[in-house]
Amino acid sequence: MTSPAGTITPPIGGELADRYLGLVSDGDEPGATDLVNDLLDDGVPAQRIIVDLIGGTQARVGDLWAANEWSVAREHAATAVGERALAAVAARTTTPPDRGRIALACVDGEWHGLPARMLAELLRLDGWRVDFLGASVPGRHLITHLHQTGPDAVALSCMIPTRLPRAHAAITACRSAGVPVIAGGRGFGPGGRWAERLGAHAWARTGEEAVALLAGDWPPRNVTDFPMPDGEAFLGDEEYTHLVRSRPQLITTAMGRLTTAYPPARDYDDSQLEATTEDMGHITDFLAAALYIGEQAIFTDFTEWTAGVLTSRGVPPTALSVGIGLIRDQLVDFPAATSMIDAALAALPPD
Ligand code: B12
Repeated sequence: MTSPAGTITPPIGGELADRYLGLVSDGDEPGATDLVNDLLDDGVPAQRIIVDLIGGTQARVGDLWAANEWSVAREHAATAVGERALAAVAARTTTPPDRGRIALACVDGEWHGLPARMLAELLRLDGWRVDFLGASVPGRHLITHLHQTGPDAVALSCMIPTRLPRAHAAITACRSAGVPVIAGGRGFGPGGRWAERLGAHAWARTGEEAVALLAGDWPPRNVTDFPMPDGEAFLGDEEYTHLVRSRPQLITTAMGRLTTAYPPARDYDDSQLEATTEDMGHITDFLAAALYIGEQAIFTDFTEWTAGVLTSRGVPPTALSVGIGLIRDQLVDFPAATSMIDAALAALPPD
């Protein structure tokens, strides 16, 4: 079902991708599965359908949600169609598992299961036996699975940086169990630079890069050849610990002061207040992750992205600045946290 060796297949795009987006947009599961089945019948490689059509459309879905053109519900429905289409491709493609065994999991608290599922199918197509453990796998369950099945490698997916402390715990536990770790997902930062920092043995940007890497001289036979990186001991200092422990109180206090600091919030309805509480949680979590890794960019990228999302929903950047300020006011004794917050506030666009 894959393209014959040496055949170069152009990426799927244009009118076909628009048609598929239309089906996804309508929540048309039968239509989407019919389309991918027709493509397979026409000899289009399964990999192209997974990466270009299903994956590429997910990225467009994300952009439409961020621009406030699609609701959260519509995005959820679209993702459900993508999962169904991927299952249809998987059902039509079988490759004998003759390479080895890989355990694939999303880190604890990571709910983006579809990108990892895409990777699972790409690896299966390349002859790996894959145990796909799904979204949000607590570290202890992952380790139990490793002891029970003895895989050649663990593939760990992290799409949002707030999960990096949990990713670190999982990577450390896998290392202790003697199993090499390949990390992936945009949560590990540009070029995967935080994956190495957290002790992963390898990182790949896309599913196809992971397939190529694993088809080469990998996994390493002896994982002790990969010492823990320098600086690991500095992760999770007392500022990080304080932020994590006081998270509920930080959010409650900030919400209690919201209407005084930002009078337009007096007119907020329940769902707006709920969304603001969630945003306070995100501010705290991204700041905690930035402190954990020691990377300003984790927090600044988040605040810039959130400013864009809020602006497209008619909420001015000032509202975000005020919210961040309400968290900052409670962290005056924490110099690393306040300096990260100040740098992020300075980078926010004016109203
Ligand atoms: C669908 C979706 C969701 C769904 C996920 C449902 C599901 N079953 O997967 C739900 C609603 C749960 C969700 C929630 C959130 N989401 Co979301 N989501 C998306 C969306 C639109 C699509 C994800 C997807 O399927 N991508 C398709 C694949 C193909 O993407 P890909 O990155 O290219 O995947 C490849 C690589 O990542 C790589 N890879 C992935 N894992 C691994 C592992 C290994 C080992 C390797 C080697 C490679 C690898 O291989 C993949 C295949 O090639 C993206 C937008 C986007 N552009 O991706 C946002 C996105 C990922 N979400 C985002 C955010 C912020 C959130 C929330 C925080 C939103 C909120 N305010 O609550 C929550 C966090 C939830 C959580 N704790 O996990 C941001 C993340 C930004 C960031 N890095 O900081 C994104 C990028 C949106 C955006 N435009 O900014 N989301």
